[in-house]
Amino acid sequence: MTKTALVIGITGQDGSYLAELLLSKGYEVHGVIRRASLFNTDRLDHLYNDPHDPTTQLMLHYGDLSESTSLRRICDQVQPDEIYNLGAQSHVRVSFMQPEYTADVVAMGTLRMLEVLRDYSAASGKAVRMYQAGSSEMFGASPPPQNEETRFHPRSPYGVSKAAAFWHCVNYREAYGLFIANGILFNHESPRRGETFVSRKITRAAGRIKLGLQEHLYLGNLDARRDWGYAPDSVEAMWLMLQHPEADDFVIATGEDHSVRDFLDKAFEMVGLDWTKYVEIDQRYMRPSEVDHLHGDASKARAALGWAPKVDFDGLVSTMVEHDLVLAEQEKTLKDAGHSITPRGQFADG
Ligand code: NAP
Ligand code: F7E
Repeated sequence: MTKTALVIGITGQDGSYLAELLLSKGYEVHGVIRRASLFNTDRLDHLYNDPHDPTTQLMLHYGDLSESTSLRRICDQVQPDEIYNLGAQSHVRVSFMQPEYTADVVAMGTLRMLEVLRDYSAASGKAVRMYQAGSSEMFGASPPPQNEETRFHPRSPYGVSKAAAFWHCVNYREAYGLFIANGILFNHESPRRGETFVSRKITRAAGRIKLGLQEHLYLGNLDARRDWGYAPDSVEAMWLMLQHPEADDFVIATGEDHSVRDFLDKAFEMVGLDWTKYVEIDQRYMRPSEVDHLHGDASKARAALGWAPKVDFDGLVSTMVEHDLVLAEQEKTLKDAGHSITPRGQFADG
């Protein structure tokens, strides 16, 4: 029987890979998108068909985590078997500038979704399953390695909001017997990563600098260490969590960590450049309180879900640099034809 999934945050990095995975497994996929003045479905365009085509398996609906009415109506209309809550203001630095908004979407938005889930489960009689996108930012200052037993000590409004969302999910699981799985995912990247996250900022700059389209790369703290994995590996773990017999919480990580400097070394080495000649430190990219060292221990997911990462750090950086070199070549063609090219990733103060 065809399963139906509802993905909140389908236009994001993970949402697009998850939609691909679910469609490949024969799911009917519905996504919640926000109204924007420009189209914001770039990451989905290769999957999307005309909704008037009766065979289409991917449908998009306007809604927002700040409005429970829209979530409720979409749920009632779509009748999902599985709900993936990936929606968030997901940028840590931005969360210091927009703390109330971040808390509203990330923490309150999850609570709104849980209330919808609670009523929809009761009314439909379905054994609905929900995935909540938790984050290693919840561990924050707790020393590595971090696993499911590690104390939360978040260091940003984003991290605090994700921790609140995590506990709301645990509470709804215990109070109402709902199937809700919290993923605690460490950083995961890809060629679809937003361009203001450090990995993509670096790989975009490496390609552009190589082709003479950009002179400098402005960054913040180069000493932070992260457990960087590959986004398609991560979304597979989300799906596995909802196929597990019991709702539980799982750390998803590679078990390897690297500094921002290491990322720069690898990415610039691939394009044959010395990054120290191009990188400048800009205080705008420093955080009022930093998370210094994340290194996850995903043994529980490995044992219970059979999950393991398929792409390592070198493979991840290579995939991103190769992709962004092609993008830079396209930009160069446009520039040579008289169009203006702007490195937007380092415009805003986030
Ligand atoms: P992302 O690229 O920033 O995507 C976030 C998604 O949430 C986008 O589709 C965005 O829509 C949507 N969204 C934002 N505000 C919303 C609102 N008010 N209502 C409904 N949807 C809203 O993030 P990602 O990297 O794919 O991450 C997916 C989820 O995992 C997020 O919850 C993130 O916090 C969490 N997470 C990410 C990582 C990571 O390393 N990537 C690690 C741990 C946890 P627009 O496209 O319209 O902006
Ligand atoms: O920063 C440092 C920065 O913004 C990584 C989100 O997906 O993963 C992500 O959060 C590190 C930090 O990711 C710049 O200070 C240096 O130490 O790429 P990031 P993040 O903050 O780890 C977690 C797991 C999530 O859940 C989040 O949603 O890199 N860094 N210079 C910089 N970071 C940025 N963005 N820009 C810089 O110029």
